[in-house]
Amino acid sequence: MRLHRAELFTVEMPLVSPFATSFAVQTHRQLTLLRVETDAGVGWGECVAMADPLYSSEYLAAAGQVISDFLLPRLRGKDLSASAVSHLLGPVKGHRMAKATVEMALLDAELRGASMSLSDYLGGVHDRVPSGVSVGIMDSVEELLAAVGGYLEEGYQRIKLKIQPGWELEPVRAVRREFGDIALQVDANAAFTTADVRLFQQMDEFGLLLVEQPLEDEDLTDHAFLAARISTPVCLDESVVSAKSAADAIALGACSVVNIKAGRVGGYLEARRVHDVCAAHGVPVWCGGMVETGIGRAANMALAALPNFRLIGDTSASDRFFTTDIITQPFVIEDGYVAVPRGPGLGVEVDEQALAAVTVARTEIAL
Ligand code: OSB
Ligand code: MG
Repeated sequence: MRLHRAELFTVEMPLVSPFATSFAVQTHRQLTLLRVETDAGVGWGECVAMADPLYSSEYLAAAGQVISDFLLPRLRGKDLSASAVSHLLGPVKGHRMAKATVEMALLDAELRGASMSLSDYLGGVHDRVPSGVSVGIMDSVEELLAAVGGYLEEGYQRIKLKIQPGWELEPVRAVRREFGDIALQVDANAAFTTADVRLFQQMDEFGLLLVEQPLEDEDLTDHAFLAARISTPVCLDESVVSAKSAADAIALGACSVVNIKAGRVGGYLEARRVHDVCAAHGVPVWCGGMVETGIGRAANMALAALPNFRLIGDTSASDRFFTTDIITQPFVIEDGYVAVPRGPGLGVEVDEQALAAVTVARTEIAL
């Protein structure tokens, strides 16, 4: 496969309601899409980096620059296969979200040319995945209960509450009291320290499925320290940036569950390797989300169809975040599940008109 053209789309989409985490309040999703033209066909990649470097060190503007100045030049003039992309981009350190975008676009193009779905290519075994939802930090417990109640009514099978210091025990207690024995977990986005061990011990009484990334990204030993002192399983998100780091975290006892996000680990193929390494250790995984459009959501559903995705992911419908998605058939929740796309490549079609309406810039990359 040869790369003929590449174009970056800078997009800004309003969220249905503000999404607050321990690191930011988002009211809009600003993101970058990469569209490639190859002799196998057109492909789309979605970059999960956010506008500011608050979830990880990557951010939108830098990702676009890395893609055009350092990543695509390494593919110039090559006879490419998507499976070779991560190796070709290997000499560039870090910038995993940017690399994942390039690999995703080429995977989409290659698989469309081969009439194979991403799910079949990755080894998916399900045609639908159970749908979970990530619920942001709110101004009041009442507001939170109303939001959670709404999601449960829509059919979401698992609720994840974002927490931060000052918004932890009380919201969890209130949700348990109001909704009983629902599948419930929390995500701290690294907002706590080992001084908070007592707090997490108190959290144990709520019987949560897991606590996600309680401590700093790089503090694997601290996570092991915490995990040894609480009964709630510790899950890592930010800390796991590759299959190797997943293996290290498991060996250290830093986690017993892993959240897999392809962007964070450098692409869907590395994400599958994380899945495989966790499966080999008997560690269940689930599919994380980064407030993706339908393009990224399509790829996440394909990934989440793999067999070791044994816990419910942040695999929500398009309308969890957006009134209008940029694909022709937005993802919907049906009986608590979202369908895994079956068509070639990502299996979804970009709605050119809807995309144009939210595109703030288009940049052709010289190849
Ligand atoms: O930590 O899982 C996270 C959103 C943006 C950045 C980080 C995270 C999230 C979520 C998932 O909680 C949101 C989603 O469903 O896409
Ligand atoms: Mg997380």
